Amino acid sequence: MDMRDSLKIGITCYPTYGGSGVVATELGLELAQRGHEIHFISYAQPIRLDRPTANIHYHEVEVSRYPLFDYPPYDLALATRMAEVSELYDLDLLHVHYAIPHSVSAMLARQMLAAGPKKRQLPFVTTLHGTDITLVGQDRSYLPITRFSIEESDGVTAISNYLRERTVREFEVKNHIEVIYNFVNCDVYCRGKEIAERRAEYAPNGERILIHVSNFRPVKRITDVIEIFDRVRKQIPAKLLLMGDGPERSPAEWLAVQKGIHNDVIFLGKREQVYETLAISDVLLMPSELESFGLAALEAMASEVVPIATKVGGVPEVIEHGKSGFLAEVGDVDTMARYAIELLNDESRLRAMGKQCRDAARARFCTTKIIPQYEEFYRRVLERSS
Ligand code: GMT
Repeated sequence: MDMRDSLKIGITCYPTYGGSGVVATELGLELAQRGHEIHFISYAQPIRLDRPTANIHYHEVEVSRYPLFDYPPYDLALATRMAEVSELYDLDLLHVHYAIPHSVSAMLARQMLAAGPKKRQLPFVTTLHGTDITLVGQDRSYLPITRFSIEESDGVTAISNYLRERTVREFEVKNHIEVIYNFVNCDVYCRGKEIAERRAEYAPNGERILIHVSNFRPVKRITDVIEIFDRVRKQIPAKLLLMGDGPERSPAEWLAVQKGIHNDVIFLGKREQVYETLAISDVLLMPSELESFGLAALEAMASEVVPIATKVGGVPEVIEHGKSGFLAEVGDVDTMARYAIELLNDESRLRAMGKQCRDAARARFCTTKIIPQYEEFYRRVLERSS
């Protein structure tokens, strides 16, 4: 295959608000812009596929809910749809994001087509994102099949060195895992115009704006976000914007009420255009227990928002402490609050560091750097499988 050729690629991801679905969708959109034909195959339309776009198709996976099925077999319905779409649209390869169960479904689809009348080849690439390895994959009921489907993949990528090393160490997989970092479109994620007017919507008296973006799962430690903000709020007039939703929202709301700061904590819920709100913020708080990458921190950096995060997983590969953000130990809310207070008290340092963050994002993680790495990877996989 010649790299000038456009490819027909099937992409499967969790279409909800998780980072892996965001990366998969943005990747599909970027590839489509570069002339490739992209087919999303999933149970719902990925959330950031919000308007008709050239070269993008979406195929819904219907899951039958017979009374017999206490557990409707989505992975089988997905495998069937992957095989159908691949045959109908003559796909070159499948790219699945998040190993469980997507890479098992892709493996079945590949087998079905190979055994079919046309004996069709359908290689698949698996991208590991994090909790598919660090949490879910460690469950004995998933580990052997996850390991098997990773080893069966025609190509495997991980979104950080940390995740690659952990996968090799704990899953003992034999195949090569390529690290392709997550990316950000720096034309979309940027400071933009009319910031003062838009800031006034949340901070009418010129308060500082801190932001947190996540799916509010326990691993994100949302109550630490409230603890940090409470300490900052005692020193500096500030507002906290919380973007997203999930199981830890109630405990966070309760803590804000108990601390008497709930009027300054604004729960925005799930929003599609994260970049608009990031563009008016000063500091992002990401005190997670674990992050294999920390996409929210990268999106903040591109928007000149300084991330204050924990020194976990792949985060130190994204944030350089003291230059493009700050890192502290998990649970050390005092240190994270101190970093925020020092920075927010010094306007020129805050803005200078915001610019350094954007420079770092552009230099290492811009779409123009990362998308060609995926194209090149697909080319190698297709060459090997032909
Ligand atoms: O953050 C989550 O828990 C969602 C999860 C996902 O797979 O949807 O995120 C993982 O993938 C993101 C995109 O590659 C990474 O930026 C996150 O760091 C990673 N989350 C964890 O490792 C906890």
